[in-house]
Amino acid sequence: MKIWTSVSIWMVVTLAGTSMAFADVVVSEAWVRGTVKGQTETGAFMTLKSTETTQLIQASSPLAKMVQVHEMRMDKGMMMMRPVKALDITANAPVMLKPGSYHVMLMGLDKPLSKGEHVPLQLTFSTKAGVKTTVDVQAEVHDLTQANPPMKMDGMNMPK
Ligand SMILES: [Cu+2]
Repeated sequence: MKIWTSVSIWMVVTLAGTSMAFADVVVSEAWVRGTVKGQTETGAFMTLKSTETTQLIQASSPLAKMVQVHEMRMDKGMMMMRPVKALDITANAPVMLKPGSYHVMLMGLDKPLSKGEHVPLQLTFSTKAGVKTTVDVQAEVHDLTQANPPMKMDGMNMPK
């Protein structure tokens, strides 16, 4: 009877330590490309890093009617983009969402987004075992013309 008890405890500990691991996701350098009057779509870009292998499965924003994770690539000389169901994030391997690649697509914007404003984003991640993590991000709006985030220079503190 005593042996059985200790085996049960051991099994529970093992489960908690492996397949049910909680993914601690850090979102950094989040920014949104600014829009002009009448434009209802834009992209959000950021770097995602997780302590456990997980997937970005959902994104939302109170400023957009619909938000999707998109993939962009060249196909026969044309830039194509399409929604992806889930974006894989391998443990401790940062994934960059950037122009011309993966991005979070904001659709159905009510108003233009100007430089310096912040766009609230909620990102939902799920591991293969179904353990979910939700991260809230404030993405800063950059100039419409800006293709890339400001360069990071070593040894210099760039204002955020
Ligand atoms: Cu897109």
